Amino acid sequence: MKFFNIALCILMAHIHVSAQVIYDEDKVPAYQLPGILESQSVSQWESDRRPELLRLFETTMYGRFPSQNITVSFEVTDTDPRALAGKAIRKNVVMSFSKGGKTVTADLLLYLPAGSSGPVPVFLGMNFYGNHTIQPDPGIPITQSFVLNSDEFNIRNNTATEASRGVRVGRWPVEQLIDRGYGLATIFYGDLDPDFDDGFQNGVHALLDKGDGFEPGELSAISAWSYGLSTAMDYLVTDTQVDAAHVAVIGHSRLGKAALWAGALDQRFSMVISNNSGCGGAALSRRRFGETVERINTQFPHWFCDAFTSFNNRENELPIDQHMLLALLAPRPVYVASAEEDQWADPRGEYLSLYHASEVYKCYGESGIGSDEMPGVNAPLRAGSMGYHIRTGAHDLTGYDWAQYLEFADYHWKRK
Ligand code: GTR
Repeated sequence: MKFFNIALCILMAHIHVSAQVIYDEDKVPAYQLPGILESQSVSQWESDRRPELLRLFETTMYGRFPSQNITVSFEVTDTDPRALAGKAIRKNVVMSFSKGGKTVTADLLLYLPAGSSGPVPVFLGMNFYGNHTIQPDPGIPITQSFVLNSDEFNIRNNTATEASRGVRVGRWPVEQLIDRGYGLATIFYGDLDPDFDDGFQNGVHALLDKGDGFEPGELSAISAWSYGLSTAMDYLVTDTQVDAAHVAVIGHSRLGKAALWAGALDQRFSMVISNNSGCGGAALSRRRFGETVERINTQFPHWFCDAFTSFNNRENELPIDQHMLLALLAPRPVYVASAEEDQWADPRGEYLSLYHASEVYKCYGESGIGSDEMPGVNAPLRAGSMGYHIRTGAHDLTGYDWAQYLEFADYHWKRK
């Protein structure tokens, strides 16, 4: 009985999250953001401050994925030149990660406009339930990896079947992208690292051992997912049908957090899009509005590195905040999107990050965002290389969101 009580206490301590959720702007605590720039010079930023901030994000928050001993290879296992009723070329690229006789694979699914006269710009983003869920296209292999159970999509026992083919088509308007001259590349995030607290035994983490020189506390799912996005980029630069100078990395929610971190680490991504990424993504941690550092670390202990938990309820002591993450993307085009009903993700905190990141964009001669006043609902704002909108509705990646991203990409990439 005594043992049971102790165990219960430990369990309660683990799941107990102290403060009430703040959804009231008046209850946001007073805070001061750490300063981003040390001088107004771009060269100082690029040579000193930027690497210093990257390192701080790595050591306090996102951790790292020690990939140096992993060999990656790509194989195009299937090409359909007449996909989507002839509109698109579909390719399945198997990315193989190998080390010490072990291999982990992830499928990169690619749709490109058929009959395009040259290489095309591409949106790259991870998906939540398997590549086969993004289109009702029978040619897409069904993922064999661990998939989170979903009643909505009939996914049971963490295994995907034909029943989930095409169920996420609403989040992936592939035909619309193709019609506008863009390609889409996507990876199921569970192929890279399954989204549960498994002590980093699965996905690409299964390849690691002591010889890779890391402390277990440095690992995180977000860094493994970001590594997968960068590896996909390694493939995209070799595909002559892809315009690798124009690849946008995009992600929704937890995958938005990973997209932002991938964009910060890998400057080959020439545009970064955060859709409702919230806490640990675009939203300022110090505001403690909606999801907090303590809540996210408690519910998802594997997303961030261990050091991040020491900032539970101590946000003011973080050496970084998320405006600095967005600043690491400068001067590349960045788009942050929120949803009115997604208060958990703190829309105002997401907007303010962008506003404060403007400091670095201005260094590069960009206009940045001029006001800490949010634009109205469904009134997208573009200020030079920065874009933002808050739309009506809930936490989701919708057609409205994509319409804004396509406009933004047209503006930056097609304007002559
Ligand atoms: C929520 C989590 C958020 C967000 C979201 C998602 O449960 O609290 O940080 O990432 O999941 O990924 O859909």
